[in-house]
Amino acid sequence: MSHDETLKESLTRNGVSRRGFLKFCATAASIMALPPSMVPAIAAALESARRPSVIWLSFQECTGCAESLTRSHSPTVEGLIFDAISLDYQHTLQAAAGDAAEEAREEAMKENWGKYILVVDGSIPLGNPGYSTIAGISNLDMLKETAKGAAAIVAVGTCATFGGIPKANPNPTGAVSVSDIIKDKPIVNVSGCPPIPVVITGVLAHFLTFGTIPELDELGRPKVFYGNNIHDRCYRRPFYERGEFAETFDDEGAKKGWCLFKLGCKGPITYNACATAKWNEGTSFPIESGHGCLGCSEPNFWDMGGFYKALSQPAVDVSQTAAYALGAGAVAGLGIAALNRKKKADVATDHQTVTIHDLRRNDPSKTEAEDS
Ligand code: FSX
Repeated sequence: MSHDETLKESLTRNGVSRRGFLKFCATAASIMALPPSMVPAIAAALESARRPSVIWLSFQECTGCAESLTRSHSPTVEGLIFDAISLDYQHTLQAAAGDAAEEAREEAMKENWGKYILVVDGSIPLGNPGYSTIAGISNLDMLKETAKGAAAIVAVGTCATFGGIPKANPNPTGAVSVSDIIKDKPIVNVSGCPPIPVVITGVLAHFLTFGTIPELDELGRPKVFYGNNIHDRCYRRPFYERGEFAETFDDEGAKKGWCLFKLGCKGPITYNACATAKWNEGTSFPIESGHGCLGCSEPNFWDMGGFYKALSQPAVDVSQTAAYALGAGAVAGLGIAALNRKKKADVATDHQTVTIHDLRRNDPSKTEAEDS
């Protein structure tokens, strides 16, 4: 398939019928979390959409993000989407190595200047250019050089979006995120360690279909996938409302599937689509498997006081949390979430544990009698 061929022409050439094409459009709508009524508009847009060039750079990371994307059976929606783009440079997936690989990147940049999508996973070390290099080029130089000709940048994974584990205290390499360096391009932050595969492909599908990036939240994440916190969509939420909590991983509460808040679940402060999109082709997600949410799509989640410590917040802000939650008309959990969205960048330090009583006291939907 050439870059000039439209997606529709490509699918037709590969034997996909009109019916199959509309099914593809319906699937694309679904992964972009758009209503079925959008399918005709998507079909119209994709009939003329040309396959965009994608250059994928990997810096300080564990390759979990690329692994997440490819962890699916073939053929998949992801496969279809990737047939619809030209993945011109990706360390893990490309056959080329050495000079040939770098030539592929340079050629793709030259041929598609101003139009290609740059995907970045991993953080960028500023402590010393030699900490992480590719073909002798520092991550910083390669990012700056490749970003110049990009139409948009998709930062994939919490390392690229917020610094991730390389940035965890004491941040030995001086790791920073993509948006700490690039200021003059549209950047979509697809956070998660790793991110949900369908969220990565959903963002690419949006660009492919509409030629634009999706609407973003204040942390640069697509609202359609990061608009709700895990707690609000969690199927264990009714247990939370009834005050039914597992106290250990093997007690009666755990066996009955009660709320994991006391075991450190970070669902109330974590914005992601795990509870709805789920993992492994919609099979399950960590809370459904009996483990609390680690909060991996939030900034500084490695330093948020311990994965098994009950949710905490800065001690000095307890009264402000109540006022903020009441003012916003928020429910329990959202009050805490509001505070953390307000102060997300520095929530990692100087904490004390918030009790269930604190949460219930901050919940305007509960009566005095229920609180006592
Ligand atoms: Fe980071 Fe991704 Fe976690 Fe790993 O590329 S977000 S350590 S899953 O691999 O960057």
